[in-house]
Amino acid sequence: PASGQTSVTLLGLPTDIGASRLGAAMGPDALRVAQLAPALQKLGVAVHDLGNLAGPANPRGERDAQGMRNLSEGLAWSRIAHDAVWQALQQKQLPILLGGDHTLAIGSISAVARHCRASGKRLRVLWLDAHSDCNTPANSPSGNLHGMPVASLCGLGPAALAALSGSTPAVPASAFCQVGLRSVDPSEKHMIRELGLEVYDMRAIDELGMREVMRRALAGLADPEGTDIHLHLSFDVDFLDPDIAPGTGTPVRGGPNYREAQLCMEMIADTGRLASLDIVELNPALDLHNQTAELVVDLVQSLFGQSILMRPGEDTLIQP
Ligand code: 6HN
Ligand code: MN
Ligand code: MN
Ligand code: MN
Repeated sequence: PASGQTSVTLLGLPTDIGASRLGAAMGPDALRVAQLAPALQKLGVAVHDLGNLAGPANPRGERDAQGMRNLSEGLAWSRIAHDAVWQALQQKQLPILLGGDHTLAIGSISAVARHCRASGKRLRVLWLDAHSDCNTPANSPSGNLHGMPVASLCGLGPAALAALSGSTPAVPASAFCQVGLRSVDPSEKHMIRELGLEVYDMRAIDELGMREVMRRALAGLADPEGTDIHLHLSFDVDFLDPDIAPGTGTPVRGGPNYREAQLCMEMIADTGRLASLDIVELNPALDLHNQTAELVVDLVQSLFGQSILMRPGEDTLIQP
């Protein structure tokens, strides 16, 4: 459709400073090789690819006195992500951050939170991940920044990171909803309770099914009153079962299968509220024939409205 056409900006952020294993820096290019842009264009989405943004190299540092590795590089990359996402939102684009490791969500979600404050929108952050990423520098078992973005966005951790959006906390803990968890550190179990995070772990998916979990996670988003809601999806590729998505640095068995993942994306698409997206933790060095990137592209198509049959209101053929 010519009016109201979705227009996305692809932002490559090639870094792995927040992770132990190298390789997530190649994520943006693997997604391009898997034809992310043409896949979106097929659905009638306009795509601007800004290419890969430059930032500091990975010094693979030891833990500092506060308990973090590579803090200054993490801060630099988060600022780069923040500025790029903020600019895309100002230009009424839907930013798709191509990571890179999950540290980058500190930057992207800070920008989204600032945008929501400026435009009076309510923010909902859907966090698809095997992990809760709510460690603080003091209690993290690894010192890796990619295990800390949720805590940082909730105002915990170093002030420079937590304050990127111009207000602390950047996001109220109540805005988050996490789905797919199956590797939660003891410190994080306490943090989830303390912050009151809304969490659907794999046991919830086993017991309720993906459909009911997503119905609950997305409750209130699809109603007509919900036009003031900005839905941000932070998609950590390790959310997916490693049998179908081996190309990631911290795989955990027992994740959603192909059908469950598709349903999850289709139900997000059905809300019509998706306004920004992170795709993170794709590690092509650990992948087999780029299959994880290709799977992610397939899922992103569902996220942008691809359906098996025609959907209500879909009365014209989309030109390929
Ligand atoms: N990720 N909880 C572990 C840690 O080191 O803090 C793993 C974090 C993984 C982070 O996958 O985005
Ligand atoms: Mn993860
Ligand atoms: Mn993560
Ligand atoms: Mn699909």
